[in-house]
Amino acid sequence: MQRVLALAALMAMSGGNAVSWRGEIIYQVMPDRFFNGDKANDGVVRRDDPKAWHGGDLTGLIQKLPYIRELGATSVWLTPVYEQMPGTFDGATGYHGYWPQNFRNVDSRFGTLDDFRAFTRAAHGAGMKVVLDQVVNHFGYTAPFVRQNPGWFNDPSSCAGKGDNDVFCPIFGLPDLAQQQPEVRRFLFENADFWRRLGVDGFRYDAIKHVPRDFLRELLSRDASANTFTLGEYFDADPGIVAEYQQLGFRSLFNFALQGAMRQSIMSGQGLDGVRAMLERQDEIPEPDQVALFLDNHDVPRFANGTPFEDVGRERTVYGVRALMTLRGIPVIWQGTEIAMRGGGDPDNRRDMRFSDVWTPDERAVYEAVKGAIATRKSSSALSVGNLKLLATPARLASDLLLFTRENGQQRVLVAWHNGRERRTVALRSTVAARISALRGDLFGQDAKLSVQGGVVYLSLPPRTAVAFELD
Ligand SMILES: [Ca+2]
Ligand SMILES: [Ca+2]
Repeated sequence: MQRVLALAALMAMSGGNAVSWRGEIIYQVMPDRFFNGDKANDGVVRRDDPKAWHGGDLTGLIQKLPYIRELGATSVWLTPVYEQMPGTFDGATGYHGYWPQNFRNVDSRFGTLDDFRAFTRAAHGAGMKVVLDQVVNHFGYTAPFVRQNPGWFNDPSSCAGKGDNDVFCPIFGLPDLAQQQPEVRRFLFENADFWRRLGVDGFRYDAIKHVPRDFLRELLSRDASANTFTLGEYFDADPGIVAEYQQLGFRSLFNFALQGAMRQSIMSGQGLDGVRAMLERQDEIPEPDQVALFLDNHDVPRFANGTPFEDVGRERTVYGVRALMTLRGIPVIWQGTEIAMRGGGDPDNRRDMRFSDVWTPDERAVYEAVKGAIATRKSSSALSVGNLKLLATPARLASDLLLFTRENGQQRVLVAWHNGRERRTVALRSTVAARISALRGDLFGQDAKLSVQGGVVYLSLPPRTAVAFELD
């Protein structure tokens, strides 16, 4: 008996992979482009130049935590705040945080280490968790450390012979850390410990495709032991890659393939077949509840930018957010998506955040709809953490209609995404019909209707939106 207890205690201590962010909603912030709370730390600011520093900082982020909380997010992910390399590269500064020269300090333009401590304290005080972006692949181009420690970096002239160009050769020419060397590994492990001690609850690891897997396995094992959530960015990851890296030790990965399919079907007007194909592959993923869901982020064009028309962009952003809130996983909202901000590829997708004092009535309407969709998800345990089962759709409707149930314990929700241009009534004779006896109306407060007659479910669906019905 004692031995069993001791074993149980040991397992609890090691943490294993137990840390779960099931049910969380993450809000993504790029501090330089969010809110300027302290003009004294600005340095050289040129807000008309998308590659220059714009003045946002940690003090501003603290001031806007009530805004993020009011939207309904439970966690904040901020892009890196390290001290950045001096000067510019190709006309760009390190405003985005991905060109570090000192991994254990906050850039003076974002504030100080004390400001970072104040931020994690304030977030925790508001009941929110903190996810910090962590760079483990490279230093900034002009960082003096690179010249002083050439042995820490893969040699670009011989990297091609090492077996994996993605891992051992530089991305975008950035000085590439040689994690095969013990001192480099130790340095990166201790970086994680450093930020963990400042109150970080989770790391978003950048560019993991370009980092050796044996190093990641050890890094993630240390994070798991410390109960730190881990979210990997493997650009363009599909369900197979998500599965592979969850098995390696990541708790979560961004499902880029699903994001691409949602952009094509919801924003760019193609059928829903691509989304269905991605959801059909969810069984490949060991832990679908932990996978990060998103419509856009700082590395892809804005979701609303998928149409040249601003009104269409707003309508379909609301459709997209409602659809996102019906899926299994952890929704991530990039700053500004809640008001359908526009912008093409980097850096146009990183325009300065607009807050309510400058919103147009149209932006306010999008915000209210997004806030409502988040609240709906949080109020339904089936939508937040339930399983997801795809339902058969009549073949002639396959491009226009996606149907699935979400179920958690006794709570069941029927979800329909409708891509058609006109209101449509759909009759379903499926096994689900037999189980539907009553319902509470459309959870997103739209004009959708459901009726059961003689074992057939009739749905009346407004054009181009996602709806959810709570079933008894
Ligand atoms: Ca500032
Ligand atoms: Ca690398």
